[in-house]
Amino acid sequence: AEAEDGGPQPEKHCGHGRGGMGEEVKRKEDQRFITGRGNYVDDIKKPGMLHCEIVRSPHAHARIENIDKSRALKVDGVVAVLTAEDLLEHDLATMPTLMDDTQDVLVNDKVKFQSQEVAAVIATDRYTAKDGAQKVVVDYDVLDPVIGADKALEDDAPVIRDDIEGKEDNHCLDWETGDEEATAKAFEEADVTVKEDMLYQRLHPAPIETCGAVGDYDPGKDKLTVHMTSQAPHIHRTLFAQVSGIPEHKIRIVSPDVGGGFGNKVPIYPGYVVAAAASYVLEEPVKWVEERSENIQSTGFARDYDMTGEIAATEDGEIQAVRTDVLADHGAFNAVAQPSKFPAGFFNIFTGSYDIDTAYGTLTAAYTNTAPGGVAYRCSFRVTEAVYLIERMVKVLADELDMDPAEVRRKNFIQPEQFPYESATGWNYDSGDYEKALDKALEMADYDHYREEQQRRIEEDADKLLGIGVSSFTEVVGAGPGQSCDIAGVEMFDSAEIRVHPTGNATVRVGVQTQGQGHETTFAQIVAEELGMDVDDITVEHGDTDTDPYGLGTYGSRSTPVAGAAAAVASRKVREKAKAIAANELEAAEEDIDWDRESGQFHVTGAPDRSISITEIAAGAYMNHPKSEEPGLEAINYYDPPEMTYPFGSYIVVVEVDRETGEVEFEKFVAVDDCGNRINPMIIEGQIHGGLAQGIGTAMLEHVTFDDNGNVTGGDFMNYLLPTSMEIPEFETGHTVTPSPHHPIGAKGVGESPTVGSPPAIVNAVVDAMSHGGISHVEMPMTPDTVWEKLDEAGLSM
Ligand code: MCN
Ligand code: CUN
Repeated sequence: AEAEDGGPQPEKHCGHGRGGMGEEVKRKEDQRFITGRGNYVDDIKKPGMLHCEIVRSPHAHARIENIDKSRALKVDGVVAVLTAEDLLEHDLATMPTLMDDTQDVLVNDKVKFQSQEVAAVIATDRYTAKDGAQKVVVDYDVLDPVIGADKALEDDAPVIRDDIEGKEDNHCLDWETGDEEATAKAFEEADVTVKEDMLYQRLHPAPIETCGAVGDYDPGKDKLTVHMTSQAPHIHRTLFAQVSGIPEHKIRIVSPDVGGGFGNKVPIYPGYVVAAAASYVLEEPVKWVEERSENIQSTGFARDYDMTGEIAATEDGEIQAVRTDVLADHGAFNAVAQPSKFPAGFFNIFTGSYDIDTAYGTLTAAYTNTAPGGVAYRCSFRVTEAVYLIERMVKVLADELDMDPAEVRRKNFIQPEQFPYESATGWNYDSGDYEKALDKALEMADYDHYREEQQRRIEEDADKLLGIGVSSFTEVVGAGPGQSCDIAGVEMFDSAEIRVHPTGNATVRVGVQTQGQGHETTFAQIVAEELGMDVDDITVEHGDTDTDPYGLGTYGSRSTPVAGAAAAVASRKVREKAKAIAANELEAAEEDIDWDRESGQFHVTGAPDRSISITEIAAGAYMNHPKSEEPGLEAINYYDPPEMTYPFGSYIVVVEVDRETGEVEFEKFVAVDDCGNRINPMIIEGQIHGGLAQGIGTAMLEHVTFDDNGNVTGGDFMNYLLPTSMEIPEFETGHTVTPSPHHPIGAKGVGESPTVGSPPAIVNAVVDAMSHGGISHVEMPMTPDTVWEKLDEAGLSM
């Protein structure tokens, strides 16, 4: 049975046994990963390869008065020391950020954040480069640092961006959405209004592999090859061409195996440019791989949204309006990784899963003396912040009205028949069934039981309080329609190319780049499903701009919604051609050939016995091709999505809060996700587990902090706390399936849902444990001391 759009129907096709849609195919890529045969940037070794170490500023705000290279150059094995002056000669001193700001590759005049790149030492090995770097003498004139967006906007704050002509303050941008007047009116007339301030703290994506690159300029071919940790090789090639003036066809970007990205590897960093520029200047390969602390201190951070949320509602809990105001810290450069027309990303989606008539949001962003931010971290372009805001506010409202938070949600959900649904801020939700997901989660969590248990503990004055947190989030992923979404001007389509070879197997090349999401498996499954091939007969390639079709890369959970669609459409093109070949082989008319999804065979209408497989057709395409067709069997598709997809879910978290220590323990963690039709349920579950762990890190542990001098005090893993297996509870996952109506296989993205959806569920749970004491909010990360203070404030501490 086919869905109307020709795609498979939800979940009905599990198990044609060929590894198509819905099958738990084991990850093809894991063979090399678990046997130590992965090939990461730092595994690349080239003859004559030099190594690069970057000299970084110890100060957050300082003018460079002099750089003395002489002692460094005397170190045996040091080949060169590069500064801004050297790069200026080649016109490589600055680079554009993804938001059209200009960032120094090496500081030309003024340092704007601690650990900013000041000079690069190139040497025969890494240790010599490091020795050399320690001998570069830089004289700084230290300036007052500006830390904190609020301080940055004070009248007498030192101006950070005096490189921008006429700039006399630290204001970066203003943004607004929705209807101010109508929202104000709704608030004036409402029975009940609630308001809460909340900080979504600065986070770091912290992939296991840090960023790195090997630049290799070949003067013979006049070609620059850069192996780099990139989530978006093609757009990086385009930007490299624009920065360097080297023609784009003379640049090859290869992103080999990538050890986690999580958004960290979307931007271009100075280190990449330095490695490439050094190779260009020295005509030898140059490797740069940063250390852990360099990764945390200088590559893009995420969040840092200081938000105020407000809800206007009726007495019985019907939400009438939402309002929010945000103060955003963008760091020293506006380098946020968002589609260029969305300075606040997709934060507009702060009306969440609810049918709300009117909404209004404003945002002010400031420059500060901190590393450029807003890169993204499993975030769907600021949806994380939006979901946190609305899901926290619904809990605040529920407490104000003394209603059950699950009931308040149920009362306000957009109903299934309202889709496609246009939100108050103008976003078009494709499909959803929020109540179904919530009901499933409530049942899995044994919600009523825990509510009773919670009450019992309060009555018995127990040492450990129980809290139950709910989050019914809506995500928006799959950027995006070229008309509204672009990165650095390039529309956000994506691509897939399929070549079926004469012996019946196929190579699939995609424009997205896996960093651990399992694309080599799931893209093969899409093609297997659509062509009736065996998944083992399909190889997926990605990450090489010389061979792969142009694509915008992997982030914003866009691979399935966009490149996944391209893979399905390209497969169907191949299928159409296969029909002509089948007709020729079976001596029938092309109109009389049907394809049977179940068996994967092409057969003559009404005569299932007269059938032929894709393998036989492949042979026919090369050995006996019909004269009406070109030989060969391949197709390519560049897919411009008509809309984004809106995955959703309901998460329920039960915590125990220790009244004596403020410690929080997870008692139960239920995650019900809906990402439309599912390609590989096992991979989805892995994505959910990983993302929930990161949500726990966010809620409980992680925060990039600074002192008043601009020193990064959370700049290593001693101080920036990641969750380990000790902090991660057992997850109970479930799913519902609400296909996307516009996606060729009805799939939505899922990679970011758990990180987006879980922090508010966790915070809601901890707040819930103390709400009978009048607590309405606890800031993240909810460390024991933070929680204990709240317990104490509520008179609940012991
Ligand atoms: N999938 C599926 N069925 C669906 C939807 C997705 O089987 N209906 C599968 C996909 O085929 C893919 C995986 O789930 O193998 C994730 O797909 P998708 O939601 O399309 O997300 P992307 O592949 O675009 O991955 C990006 C997303 C983001 S933005 C971050 S950040 C993140 C994440 O994925 N970074 C990760 N998950 C990560 N997982 C790992 N291991 N490493 C990272 O760096
Ligand atoms: Cu928002 S982090 Mo992912 O998009 O690479």
